[in-house]
Amino acid sequence: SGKRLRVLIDMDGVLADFEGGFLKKYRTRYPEEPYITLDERRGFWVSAQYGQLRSDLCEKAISIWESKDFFMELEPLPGGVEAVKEMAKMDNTDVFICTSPIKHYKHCPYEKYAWVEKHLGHDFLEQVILTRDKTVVTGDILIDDKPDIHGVEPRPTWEHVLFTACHNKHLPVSPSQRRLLSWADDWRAILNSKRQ
Ligand code: UMP
Repeated sequence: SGKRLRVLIDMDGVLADFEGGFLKKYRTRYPEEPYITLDERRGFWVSAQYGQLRSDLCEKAISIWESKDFFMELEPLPGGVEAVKEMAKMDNTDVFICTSPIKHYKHCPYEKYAWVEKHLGHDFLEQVILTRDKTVVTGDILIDDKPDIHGVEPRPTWEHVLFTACHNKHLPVSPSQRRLLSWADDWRAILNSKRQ
């Protein structure tokens, strides 16, 4: 009963292993440089933490995700693709992938579409939203690993459910913010809690 549920799902750090893919390629390209293990990651911005380690490492980090094939070759995070497929088949449920491309646009937007086609199928390209401002997208839930999501809309329609990632796992979550610990966590209960 009630209206359809609209679920927005982030890509990097939620469906695709951005952090793991970054570290692997960074260490291959810069084998002599210091790096930050996933356990030591703090803060959403990889480039900021590398820049704190040594100022020139900020641009070296950025060079990794600006490279051809970076986004395309990201591994799916465990259970994510399966969850999205199951969710998309549920009655009265619309699922969209809502992801922010980097502004170095040569490869990233294309590769994000290619990743979705590869892992979720050609038809799922209908469900892709590329935006740098997720607050202007309407939905009931946004599952995203970025702790602070802001934009021009001060009152987004969605509830942000924080997806646990290496960089946010130590953050205290305010009582009003819910977490999804992984795709093994009870995402069905979170969706059901939003249905009328
Ligand atoms: N990104 C950066 N710098 C970083 C970490 C990530 O530009 O230090 C990029 C990768 C993604 C985007 O394209 O930011 C994050 O997108 P969302 O996960 O918020 O959709």
